[in-house]
Amino acid sequence: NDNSLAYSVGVTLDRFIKKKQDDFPFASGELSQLLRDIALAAKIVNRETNRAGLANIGGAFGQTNVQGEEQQKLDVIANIRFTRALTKGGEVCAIVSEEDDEVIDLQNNSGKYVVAIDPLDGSSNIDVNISIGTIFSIYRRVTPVGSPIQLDDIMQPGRQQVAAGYVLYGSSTMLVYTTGCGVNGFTYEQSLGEFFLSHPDMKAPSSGNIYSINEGISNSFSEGLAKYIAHCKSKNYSARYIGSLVADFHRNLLKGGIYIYPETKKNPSGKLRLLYEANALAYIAEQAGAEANDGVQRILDIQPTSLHQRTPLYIGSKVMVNEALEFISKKS
Ligand code: AHM
Ligand code: MG
Repeated sequence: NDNSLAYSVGVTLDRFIKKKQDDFPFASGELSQLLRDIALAAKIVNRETNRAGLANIGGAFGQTNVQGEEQQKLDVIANIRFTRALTKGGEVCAIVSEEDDEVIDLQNNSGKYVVAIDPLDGSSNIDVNISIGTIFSIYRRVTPVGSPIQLDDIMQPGRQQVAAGYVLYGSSTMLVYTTGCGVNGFTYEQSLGEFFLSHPDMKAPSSGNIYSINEGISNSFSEGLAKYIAHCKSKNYSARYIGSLVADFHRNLLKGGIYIYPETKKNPSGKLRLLYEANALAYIAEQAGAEANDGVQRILDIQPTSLHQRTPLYIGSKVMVNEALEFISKKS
């Protein structure tokens, strides 16, 4: 249709959001503004990430630099940047962040939205110049606007997300998001300081030949999972594992593949967090025609019971996820 033509040359993220907003003339525009706030913080974090090695902002939190300022780790900086952007924007009433033990109540009762965010994911890769990411979920609060926030506003199952996205700080920086009408990807043009639509209406291949799992912990795999991995090898699939969820997910979304973080002895419920890691990617996956499951149920149907709860994650191309689930549900 003519939309695809319009998007093919130089459509900035701002224009794209505006165009989408115009499709809903009665919408207030607050979600659009919220997405723009996130994009702005992403640009700042991108800048910090790019100069991390130079600016002496890698390394341990708590050290002091030559100016006597406290050095901060990049994930702490990212948390501050995103929290600040979401606070100043005024659309958000509460934030759940991987970096904060408790819910951040912004005391902004007129804010309609709750955001769950992992400001900088891929901790083992932050200091070694390998792709890292930001993951975010946006919910509409369930209690009336104007009243204090409640736990019910926070503990919503993933299927109630109104938008979700990720930023990949990779060989180029990308922002990928959905508002429930497909998935669109934008690539950052450094010199212009703008995200441009580069991946309109992203669709995941229904199958693929990449499997992504940390095989270093294979001693902890269930029998079914071990058999599935053996099956991947028998098919000569490629093993690809960066150890940054966003990067591994993004590659598999484009090329076709499966990402698995299973339950292990160390992490009986898996390692990844439901509210700000699994849910957002599950929503994007489904919107792109892929799937996300915890081994028993759809990730988006899990009713959260605690803020930082973990979940096993089987996510990626439909055929591969379903095959993996068949293997792991067999008793022997
Ligand atoms: P983090 O939130 O501490 O960064 O951990 C999440 C990361 C994911 O990005 C990645 O997929 C996974 O942990 C890798 O874990 P492992 O090193 O156990 O394979
Ligand atoms: Mg994380």
